[in-house]
Amino acid sequence: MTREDLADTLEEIALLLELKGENPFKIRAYRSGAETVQQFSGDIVALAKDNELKGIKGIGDALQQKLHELASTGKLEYHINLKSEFPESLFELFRIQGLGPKKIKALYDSLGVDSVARLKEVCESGAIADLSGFGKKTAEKILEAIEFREQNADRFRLGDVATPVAEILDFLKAHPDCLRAEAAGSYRRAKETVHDVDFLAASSNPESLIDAFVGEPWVSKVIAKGATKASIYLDNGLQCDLRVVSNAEYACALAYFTGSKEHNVAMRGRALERGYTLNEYRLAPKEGSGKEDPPVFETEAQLYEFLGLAFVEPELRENTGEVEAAESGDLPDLITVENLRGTFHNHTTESDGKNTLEEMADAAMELGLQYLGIADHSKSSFQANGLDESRLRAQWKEIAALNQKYAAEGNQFRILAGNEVDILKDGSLDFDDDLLGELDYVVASVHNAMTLSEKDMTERIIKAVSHPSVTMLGHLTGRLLLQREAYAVNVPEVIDACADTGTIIELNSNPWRLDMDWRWWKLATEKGVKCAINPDAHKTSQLEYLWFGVRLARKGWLTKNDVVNTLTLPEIEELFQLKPIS
Ligand code: DGT
Ligand code: CA
Ligand code: ZN
Repeated sequence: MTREDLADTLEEIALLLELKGENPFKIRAYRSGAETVQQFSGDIVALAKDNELKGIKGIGDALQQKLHELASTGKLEYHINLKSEFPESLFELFRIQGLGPKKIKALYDSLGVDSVARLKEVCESGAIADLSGFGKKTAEKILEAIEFREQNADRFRLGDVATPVAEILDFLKAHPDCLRAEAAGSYRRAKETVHDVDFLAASSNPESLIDAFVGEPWVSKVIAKGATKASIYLDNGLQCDLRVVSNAEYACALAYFTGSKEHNVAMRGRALERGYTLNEYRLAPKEGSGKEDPPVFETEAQLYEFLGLAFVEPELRENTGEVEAAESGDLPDLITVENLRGTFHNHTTESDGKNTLEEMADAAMELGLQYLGIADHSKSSFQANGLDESRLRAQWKEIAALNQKYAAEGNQFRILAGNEVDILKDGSLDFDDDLLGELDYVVASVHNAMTLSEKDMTERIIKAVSHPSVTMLGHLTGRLLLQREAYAVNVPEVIDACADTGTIIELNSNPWRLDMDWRWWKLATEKGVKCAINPDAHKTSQLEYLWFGVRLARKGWLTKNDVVNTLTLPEIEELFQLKPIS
């Protein structure tokens, strides 16, 4: 049970009560309880487990009991009973973009919509237009959202699988019958979304390991179980496969199951050219080739070396030139998380963040960073409580005071006073030029009017990045993985404009975004555009999104030199032309 699990359960209860038409006060209690759980600064899960929630504002007696039951047993009877009053298929509706609880309730009450299939029917038949608040446009939008959902069904964001994968991997590695283990497949290659996770383990007692794997509490269903292979579903619907091989087969199996298919095809072709066959277990002499058995490969690197290649990092294995580069010695020296010295795009409670400036700065120091860029929203993002000029100036004062304090303490740490300035519909910026010029740096982002034509959107963004005060472009395409498609924009043209104007492009590391997409970074760096890996953190724990950003940066072939936040604080002060704090 995590904090998110607790909050999500309360939130879901609120939704279900709303569908039942229950008393609004009761509904509000659950909803604000969920909020409190999210924002509480202590270890709420431990407190709930120990039944120590008394006195926490926003969590009444009834909720305390329920949170205690949930945290200590992993489930809540009240929630289970409530859910059983509705068909399972109803819950799919909550995953359709643009359908809030109010709309779902209206659809459920008057048209009996209790599944996505039924929703599709009422949209297509036009029946939905009879409901107030649902016009023809809404019906079209809903149909689009359903289609998007169907195309992406059964995929998971990298960020949503990272924690369970790490847990399962720890479990496997700690098992006495496991010699080594890895999560291979698209997960190891750092794809932004994965279909399933392919675990691989080496063992001389595969059955024992398989038995242990399918017997763990996180397994919601065993799909298949054999002597050396098993497939399961986790509670969240993620499929996990485990294959167990001998230690001698492990290196070839790891290479095979890491993929990608296209990379494997290239590797197999290369082996054939040299007189060998390569499959998921071994490299062997091709019949009639007269070759001898190759040595047993201990590691993937030895396999690559045998085929005349430098080791190819998993993130690069998409057959987009990595095999050729491994042959000619031109593979990039990929960036690592240890190379990062700071980050630029982060929020605080001043706009829509959950932690204060000082809390965010403390967390950044804790991570060993030398600078933290604060880029709260600007005034046009009113739904995110964007800052106007006077609030921005007040924030600068607060930043200056904290920076003075760090300097006095002899602390090599600086908060950078930036802003995430809205790119308005016509490409102008949300603050006047004088104010923009006073900021330490500017992140410019699109947050509204996302349905412009590709031509208009491209012009709009190019106009913004051409502004002399804009340091970097935030989340270039606005996509929300598995939820909202990128808006129409010509990425190569934007890259060209950034190259011309010296504008940095952000790799937004929020696992919902991972934007700009990894497929474009090679083009960007060829043109000399630099990258900023930004967590877009809205709370302290989200600074760790940097980890996802680095994985995707590696996938985009980025080196330390391509990424500005590998620069030290003095180097950043020089780049942004800031006076050092004395
Ligand atoms: P996913 O699960 O769709 O996100 O992507 P992957 O890459 O994890 O694909 P998956 O799970 O079907 O298979 C894992 C790896 O196994 C894949 O990356 C390469 C290897 N593999 C699977 N099927 C084939 C195949 O037909 N040919 C070759 N050469 N390799 C395969
Ligand atoms: Ca997979
Ligand atoms: Zn933003």
